Amino acid sequence: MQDIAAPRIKNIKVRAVCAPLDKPHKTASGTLKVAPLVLLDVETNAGISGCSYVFVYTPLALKPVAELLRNLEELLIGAELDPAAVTAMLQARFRLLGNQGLTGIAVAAVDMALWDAMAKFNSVSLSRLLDNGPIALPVYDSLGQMGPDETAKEIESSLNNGFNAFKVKAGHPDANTDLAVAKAIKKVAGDDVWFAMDFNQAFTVEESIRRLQLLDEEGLAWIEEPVRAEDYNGHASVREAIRTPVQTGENWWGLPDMTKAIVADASDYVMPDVMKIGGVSGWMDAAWLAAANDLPVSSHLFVEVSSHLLAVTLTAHRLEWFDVARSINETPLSVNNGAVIAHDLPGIGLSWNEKAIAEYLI
Ligand code: SMN
Ligand code: MG
Repeated sequence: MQDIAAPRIKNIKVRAVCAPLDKPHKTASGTLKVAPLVLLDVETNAGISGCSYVFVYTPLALKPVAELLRNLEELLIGAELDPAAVTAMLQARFRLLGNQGLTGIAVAAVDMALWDAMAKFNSVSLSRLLDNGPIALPVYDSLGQMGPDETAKEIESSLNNGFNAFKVKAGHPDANTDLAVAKAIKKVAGDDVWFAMDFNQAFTVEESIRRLQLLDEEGLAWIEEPVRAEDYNGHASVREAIRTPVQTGENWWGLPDMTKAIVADASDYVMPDVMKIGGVSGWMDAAWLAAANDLPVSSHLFVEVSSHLLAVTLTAHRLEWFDVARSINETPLSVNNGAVIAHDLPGIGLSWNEKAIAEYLI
């Protein structure tokens, strides 16, 4: 049988946009006013193009990430469409500089775009390329830091939008406000509602434990990043002192960080960020490492690619809903009865809204 030659990369296109958010997203460690995204398109000689975006948290990082990605073109042109091999090649190139931070972000952008192209080349969705295809995933609405009254209104609105699970950014200056917010959520959604809180690394171990002893009877599904992301022993100390499950992972740069967290028994659950963990390739390794340690896996941002990856993750837990790219995506996902299912269309399911991109282009 004639084997079909693997496509090769022809060129790449990089664009930086400041996509709007419905409202500023306040956390205990800073507020997001816009979604700074770098968009990547990788064209192959088979007439297939893959695309991805990376979320760079602050507009200050937009141009450096875009420029770094453009610099990768000379390494990519002519390379076979083999995502894992290309990612390994790029990571080897950055061995001396390190694959964390902007280099990690750039490599993940390429990895995700190449997996998108590979799925399109095989005319299947990413989850069908990797395993059995899309499945309905339990989702939670990820809300910002607000007072109890505003939180109650947001929960009401979220319930009307098809959600039945929620996460709020906590870590208010006054710990009693966190407690009032927890009670406000249950008042609106019921005492048995699934809800989590996120401290976004804001506290010391002692302060985190003090605050969580106040919240321990409120039935939180998890407390997220109670201390600095890289303080794995600190996470473990908090975990030992409270009943509420501890969640962490969105700031792990690849498997080395995840391994350190697991060795330290840092958390009850894990939530790698598909960009920081190393793209689709990094996620698949992380998913197996989690399964080997019997750790439930949730996602962080990147709803489109995460809805495929959780569908093929053995210990899938929950999908975070914070749709940062909605304004520039012609085919956004939808939430129904507390669940999300990825598009069973070729690739990841991103279709650029070029008019919107032109409006938000930097
Ligand atoms: C978060 C952090 C930064 C940007 C968006 C969201 C948050 C989360 O930690 O878990 O969603
Ligand atoms: Mg978080």
